[in-house]
Amino acid sequence: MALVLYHHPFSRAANVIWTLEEVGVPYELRYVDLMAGAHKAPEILALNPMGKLPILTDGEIVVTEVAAIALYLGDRYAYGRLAPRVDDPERGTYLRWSLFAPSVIEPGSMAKAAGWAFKESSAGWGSYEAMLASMESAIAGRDFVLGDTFSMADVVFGGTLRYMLAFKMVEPRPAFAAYAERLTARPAWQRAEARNAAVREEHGLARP
Ligand SMILES: N[C@@H](CCC(=O)N[C@@H](CS)C(=O)NCC(=O)O)C(=O)O
Repeated sequence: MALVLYHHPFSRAANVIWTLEEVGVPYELRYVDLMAGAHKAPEILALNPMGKLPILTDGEIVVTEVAAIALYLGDRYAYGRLAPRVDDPERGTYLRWSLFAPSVIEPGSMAKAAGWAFKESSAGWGSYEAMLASMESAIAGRDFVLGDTFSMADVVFGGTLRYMLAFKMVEPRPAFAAYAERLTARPAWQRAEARNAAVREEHGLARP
């Protein structure tokens, strides 16, 4: 099988299963035992020197970083369906909120949770309040980031939001909860959840 996801169900790789299910391509899961430190083994470091999951390989191509994997899969296997074409006016909005997730939500939530001291004007993720207000603006009055149309931007932006809500690193505002519910109602999300649950069961892992 061309697509292989190096995966552990308690990692961000769980969201990549959802990405793959939305795209609808066959893929293989390769379990990496994070608890046993298997992600620091030489063969994994050869793919991702960060020693982190997720890692996706597509034949000889290696893609790491949740957002990069989703954007890659969208362009490569769902172009014009889950990824607006480059000449589509929606492409800018699509990229904007897809990249807002790793650039702002990830560090901004971590900074808040860990109580980092930083200068808001210098830190790329700015203030926590502005981050929350921006996130609300992205989904205000619409079902998905692109309005009625679901896209990979929802997998990245919404997946990151769900992850941060689960770890109580983002305030559970009503708009966020309603959006998260729309995402988890999707058949692809439910198939992904079942696949993650099967891996948890196979390896005797309790739900976190
Ligand atoms: N920026 C990375 C984050 C990857 C990441 O931090 N993965 C965690 C699991 S969710 C990991 O592998 N941690 C193990 C470690 O760093 O030792 C991405 O978006 O993929």
